[in-house]
Amino acid sequence: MTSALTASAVKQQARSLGFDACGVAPAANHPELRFFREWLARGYAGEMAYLHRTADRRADVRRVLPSAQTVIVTATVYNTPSPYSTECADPARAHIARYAWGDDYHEVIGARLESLLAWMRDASPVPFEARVYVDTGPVQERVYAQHAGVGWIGKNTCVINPDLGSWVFLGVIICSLPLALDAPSFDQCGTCTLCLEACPTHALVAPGVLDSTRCISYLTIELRGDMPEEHRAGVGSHVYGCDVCQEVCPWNAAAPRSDDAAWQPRTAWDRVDLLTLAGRSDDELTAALHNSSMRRTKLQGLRRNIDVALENSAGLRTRDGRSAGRQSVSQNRVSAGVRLPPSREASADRHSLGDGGQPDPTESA
Ligand code: B12
Ligand code: SF4
Ligand code: SF4
Repeated sequence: MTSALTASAVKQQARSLGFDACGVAPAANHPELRFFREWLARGYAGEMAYLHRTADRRADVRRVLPSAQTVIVTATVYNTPSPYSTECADPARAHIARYAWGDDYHEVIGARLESLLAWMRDASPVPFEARVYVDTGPVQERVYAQHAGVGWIGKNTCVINPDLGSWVFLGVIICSLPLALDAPSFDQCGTCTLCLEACPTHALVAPGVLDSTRCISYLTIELRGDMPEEHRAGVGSHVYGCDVCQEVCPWNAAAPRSDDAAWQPRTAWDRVDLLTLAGRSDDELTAALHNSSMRRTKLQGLRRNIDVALENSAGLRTRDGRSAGRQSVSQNRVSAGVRLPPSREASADRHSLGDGGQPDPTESA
C-alpha cells in the first residue's frame, strides 16, 4: 500500500515551486477569528461590503469546506531592491506599494498553489477535498498563517516571518487531509511601536487594529468615487497603496529580496515622479496595468489618486502626518525593544530608514 502524503513532502514540493515558507494549521475556529465581527461592527471595513457579506464563512474555514482538517499556508517574498518610500525625500515622487510593482499576485501565486494541489492529488493514495485561495476567498489568511507557524501578526497587522520579514504574499490550501500540524508563531514585536507612530494617517488605532477608513491603502485602492476632502491631504504622494508601517518595521530592515521576474518593478512604476505619471496617456497607463494587481482601481481610480497626490505635492495642502523616524535601523531597533535573530543582526543596517539630513518625506507633501 502507498504511504500517506506527509506534511514534510508537501513543504518540500512547495519550496521547489518557489514558495519561501509553508506551514500547516488546524482547520478550526481559532480565538483570534472572533475579533473580525467586532472589527466590522466598529465600521473599520469602510465600504468593503464583501467582508460583511462573507463574515459567517470567515468565522471558520469549515464553513467554506465542511470536510476541512488542515490549512496549508504559503508565504512568497516579493521584496525587490528599489528603495522604501520612507527613504525618499522628494515630494514629487509617486509612491506605489511594493506588492503592486510586478505581475498580479492573485494569478501568479494562484497558479503555483494549483500546481501544488495537483501534485498533492497525484502523491496522495487517497482522494481528498481542497480549496485554493489567494486574498480573494472568505478566509482570514493571517490568522491561519500565524497558526501554521508562518509568522506572527504584528502590531501593524501584517504577518511577519522571523527570517523573511513581512514583504510576503500569503496563499492557502484548505484540505481534508489530516497532515501533521506546525506550532503557531509567537509574537516578536516586543515593546516596539514604530509602525503605530509612523502611520501618516493614524490608521493603526491600537496595536493590531487597523481602521481601514483612515488607511492610505484603502483610500487609494478600495474606495470608489471621489476621494473625500478630509482624507485627501493624508494620502500625500501615495498613488496606489502604502507601505510605511512595513518600511519602518525592524524585521524588514534586512528583508531578503526576490529575484523572481514576476515581482520586479515595471518600468512604468519604478521611481516614477508624479508629473511623468500624470502625463502618460490612457493607452500607456492601460498597457502598464495589464496583468497587474493595480487593475483593481481601474484607470479612472488611478487618475483620481494621481490628481490628489499632485495637489498634495504642489503644496496645496499641509498634512497632519507624523515622522516615520529618521534614525538608523539599529537606533530604531534598540529604542523599540526588538531583538533580531543573530543571523540578521549584521545586515540589519544595510537599509537605513533615514539618512538624518533630509526632510521627512511623510511631512513633505
Ligand atoms: C481587507 C484587506 C485589506 C484592508 C484591511 C487591512 C487590515 N489590516 O485588516 C486594506 C485595504 C486596508 C488592506 C491593506 C493592505 N493589505 Co490587505 N488584505 C485584506 C484581506 C482581503 C482581508 C483582511 C481582513 O479581513 N482584515 C480585517 C481584520 C480584522 O482581519 P485579519 O486581517 O484576518 O486580522 C485578524 C488578526 O488581526 C486577528 N488578531 C490576531 N491577533 C490579534 C491581537 C489583537 C490585539 C487584535 C486586536 C486582533 C488580533 O484578528 C483578525 C481576525 O479576527 C486580506 C486577505 C485575506 N483574505 O485575509 C489581505 C491581506 C491581509 N493584505 C495584504 C497586503 C499585502 C496589504 C498591504 C500591504 C497592501 C499595500 N501595500 O497597500 C496593506 C497593508 C496594510 C496593513 N497594515 O494591514 C496581505 C498581507 C500579507 C502579510 N504579510 O500580512 C494579505 C494577507 C493578502 C495576501 N494574500 O497576501 N488589506
Ligand atoms: S498602510 Fe499606510 S496608512 Fe495604512 S496603516 Fe500602514 S502606514 Fe498607515
Ligand atoms: S514596527 Fe515594531 S511593533 Fe510594528 S510590526 Fe514591526 S516590530 Fe511590530
